[in-house]
Amino acid sequence: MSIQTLEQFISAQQMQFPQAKGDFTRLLQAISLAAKIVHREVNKAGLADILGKQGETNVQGEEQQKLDVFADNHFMDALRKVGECCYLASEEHEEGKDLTQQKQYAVGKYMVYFDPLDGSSNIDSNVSVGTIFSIYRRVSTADGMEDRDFEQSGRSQVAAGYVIYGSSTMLVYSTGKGVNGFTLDPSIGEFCLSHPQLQIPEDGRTYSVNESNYNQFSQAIKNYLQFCKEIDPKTKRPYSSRYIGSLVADFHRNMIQGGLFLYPDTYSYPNGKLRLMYECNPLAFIAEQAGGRASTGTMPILDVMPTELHQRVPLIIGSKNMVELVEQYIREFSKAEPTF
Ligand code: P6P
Repeated sequence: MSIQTLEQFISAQQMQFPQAKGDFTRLLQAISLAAKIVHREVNKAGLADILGKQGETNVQGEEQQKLDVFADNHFMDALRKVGECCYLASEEHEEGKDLTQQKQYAVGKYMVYFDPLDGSSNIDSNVSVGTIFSIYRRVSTADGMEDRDFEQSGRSQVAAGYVIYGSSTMLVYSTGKGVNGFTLDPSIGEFCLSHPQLQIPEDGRTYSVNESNYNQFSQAIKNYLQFCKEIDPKTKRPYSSRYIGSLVADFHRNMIQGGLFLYPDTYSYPNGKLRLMYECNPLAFIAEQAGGRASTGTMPILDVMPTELHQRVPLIIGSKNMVELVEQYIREFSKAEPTF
């Protein structure tokens, strides 16, 4: 099978869907460039002195690994210079950046939310990490951004994707016409189509959750986890437990093999730990485009109306039938709860 690079794929898509104009191409190319630069540093992190704590803490109160800062700088730089964006928001910054007020570069119509290096606490142990991005088109037309630009649920994303820096580096994204995966060939410096039209299997045999939080989960979630552990050869249970502690790596495994990832609300994180705008929404967009499902437990992630940049939501995502079963457990248990 002949090699098809990301650029060739985008050009072919443009011929097929001419209404999607070229500006989107440049945006994806900017993301691809930054991903290649981060790939290079992630792959030599063990060698350079780039490891270790930056010593500063980010808005999440987490010590910033130097690679976090490096990745954030390069994605910010590539997205600012491509001249297609009007707003950029990163996990590493308390506030988003309104580019309409900075005339240093051309300003476009795309709003990009991203987590530059998710799972970075795993870098020192050489565990896969990832970048996650979510793209909207602004709805206002005046010079500056308006409130309604930020009042868009995840269902309004025009594209979303992630990069996983693992045994190989892959870029997986969707523009609403299915999900395609591209593997970086470092010998030619190109992302090459390796996983066309990815589909999440409707069922899976693995569940991914931080079991140390078990005592903090709702009874419905505890009941579901017990279901996963029951012995029933007919339904191929007990399922296998797989938890890497790096969202992109856990999610990508489920994209390929099928399975379920859960980060429910806990005592420590009453609204869940994961961030709506740059972790849950983009992965939910990908999951739904690949035939999977993503839920807070009571509603689709993509229907959650954002209220602030770093808001957290509970996340249950992966194989359609597995997510629906968790939602059923939550419905039934809430019905069973005594109403006073
Ligand atoms: P816990 C990494 O810090 C992260 O944001 C995600 O990549 C990962 O899924 C989650 O947190 C792990 O959280 O509480 O299980 O360590």
